Amino acid sequence: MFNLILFGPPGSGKGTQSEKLISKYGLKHLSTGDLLRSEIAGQTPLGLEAKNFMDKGQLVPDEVVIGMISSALDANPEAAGFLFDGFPRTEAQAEALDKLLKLKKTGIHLMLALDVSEEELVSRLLKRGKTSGRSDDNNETVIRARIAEYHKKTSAVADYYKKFDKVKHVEGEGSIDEIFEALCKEVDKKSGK
Ligand code: B4P
Repeated sequence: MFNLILFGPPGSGKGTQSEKLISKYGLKHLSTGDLLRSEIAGQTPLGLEAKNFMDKGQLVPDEVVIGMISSALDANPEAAGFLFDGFPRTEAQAEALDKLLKLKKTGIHLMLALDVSEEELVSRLLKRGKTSGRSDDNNETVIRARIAEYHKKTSAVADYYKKFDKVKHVEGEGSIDEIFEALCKEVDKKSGK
């Protein structure tokens, strides 16, 4: 099994690069943002609770996303590996993920962290907001709140994995293909290809 975390602030290209990485490496894509948006679309109680937080640019409570990831891991016993996109976003989520993977006798092999400047993040998300219909993308105040939440609660997650020497930083500005190539280089190094 090869388990990868794609890490970075909102708008850094996690969703974009995940699509390319899963198709090259045959990993199962687990995006907590996508899982939450599908709960919202289905108007489930979990989705209705999550929407309140997401519309304000805040993180959804840990127990909600940890429960979702736990179910998704159980639903994919045959996976060759997982790509975690947008998860973990707090230290509590990172600790919970370690425990869940340990139960499956595996762990995280690599965290790839995309580095992108704040002004580029805001400009990408406002641009996506024009077409995505995502209520958290079309308001600059909400976008800035998401970035502030990242600095307050999420950036420390990279320090958690640094302790185990699992983090590689990749420049997240440039063409999508250039960034993909840099990410693949790190995956290949780590997986011994
Ligand atoms: P997510 O769905 O994870 O979304 P995101 O971080 O905003 O975006 P992502 O990083 O995937 O977007 P991408 O850069 O690919 O989270 C949404 C919300 O859900 C959170 O705010 C939170 O409320 C909640 N949530 C999710 N997970 C959670 C968790 N674990 N715990 C608690 N709450 C959680 O794309 C951005 C744009 O940039 C796109 O338009 C793309 O086309 C463009 N782009 C990508 N690469 C580019 C490049 N190289 N150059 C130019 N543009 C580029």
